[in-house]
Amino acid sequence: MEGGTILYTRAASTRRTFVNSVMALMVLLTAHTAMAAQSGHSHSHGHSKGHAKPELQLMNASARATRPGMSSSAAYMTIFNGTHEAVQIGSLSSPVARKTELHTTEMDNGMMKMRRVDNITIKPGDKLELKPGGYHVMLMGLKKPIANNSEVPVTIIFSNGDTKTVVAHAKDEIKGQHMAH
Ligand SMILES: [Cu+2]
Repeated sequence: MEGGTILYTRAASTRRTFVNSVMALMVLLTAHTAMAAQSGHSHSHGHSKGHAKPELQLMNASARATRPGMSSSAAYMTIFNGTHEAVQIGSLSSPVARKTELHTTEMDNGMMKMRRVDNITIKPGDKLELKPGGYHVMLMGLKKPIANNSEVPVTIIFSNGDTKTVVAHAKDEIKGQHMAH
């Protein structure tokens, strides 16, 4: 941050008034454009009726609310491949985390361990369930705590180029244990 000195000269305040009116004009123009775009959208809506395109769906998403000191958390959901082709889960992201990965939980020498998985394929018509003790979206390096009842958007980019975002509902209690990293 720069700590500049603000000079309240007559010239400066005149310029500020000018800037303000330009901005007000821009807001008006933007609002107008948005309205035009909206009416255009509702118009084209009628055309797509009854042509539900088979697609990928993210359903029933939940996330684990954090307790003090937790720097990572997990999100769960069902991913449905409604397309006619097998797809892979490409990359994941969430605005709440610095790093978002797909993990699986496995038994290793009698210990529950999590590891990152990169090549999960979902066949056409299949569902992949992300749930405690199995596959999950790992939210790492949280930017702030995840409060109970807050919303956690998670975006998945699939191998076919489709990008889907779901808003996971954060809960304190999710059945099943999840280990910390
Ligand atoms: Cu994990």
